[in-house]
Amino acid sequence: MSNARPLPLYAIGLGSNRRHARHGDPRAVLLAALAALESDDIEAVDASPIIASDPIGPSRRRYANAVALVASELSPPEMLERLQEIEASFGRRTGQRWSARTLDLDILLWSGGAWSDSALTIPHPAIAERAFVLGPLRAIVPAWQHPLTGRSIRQLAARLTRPKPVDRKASAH
Ligand code: A4P
Ligand code: MG
Repeated sequence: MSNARPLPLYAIGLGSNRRHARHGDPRAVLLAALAALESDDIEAVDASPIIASDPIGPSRRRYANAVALVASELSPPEMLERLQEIEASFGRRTGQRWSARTLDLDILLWSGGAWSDSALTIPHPAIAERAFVLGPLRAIVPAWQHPLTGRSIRQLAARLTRPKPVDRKASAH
């Protein structure tokens, strides 16, 4: 089908900071999750290297993080539902925000642009502040432009790692 419309693309963020009884350590959990993402209606296009990152927030365990690029006809709410099914199949307990988790799957970017309803915000609102998201994203889609700011992933990553200028007024106190 050479004239078929290209499928929408999604960048999916994967995180784990807990062992899984069968799969093993967080890195092995992410490898299993990458395999679980692929299905009849979700095609794997690319995956970043898996990185180890210090926890942001209250949990003290280190994380494994990665980003997968997938192509799918699913709408954003359908994709979220699928990701939540996969999280549940990995034993994710809900209702404990930012607690240690076996598997966290977030929709980071969607080629359709922005989406916002009560259950889902795309792009994921914290992308620009998180090195554990921008690093893996830059490895696979450096030129993807954030639809709200127009900045590329490469630019966002450079902004995050560049030392901040000293605020002279604040440092005088
Ligand atoms: N939701 C809204 N937008 C989205 C989206 N784009 N993708 C809603 C996925 N979900 C989205 O998520 C809570 C609700 O967010 C969902 O029901 C969905 O309707 P959740 O995954 O159940 O809860 P959570 O993950 O505990 O909360 P949240 O806000 O997603 O936490 P974060 O921001 O994902 O932070 N440090 C390191 N180094 N690496 C990490 O991966 N992750 C977190 C979790 C904290 N610190 C970390 C890491
Ligand atoms: Mg989440």
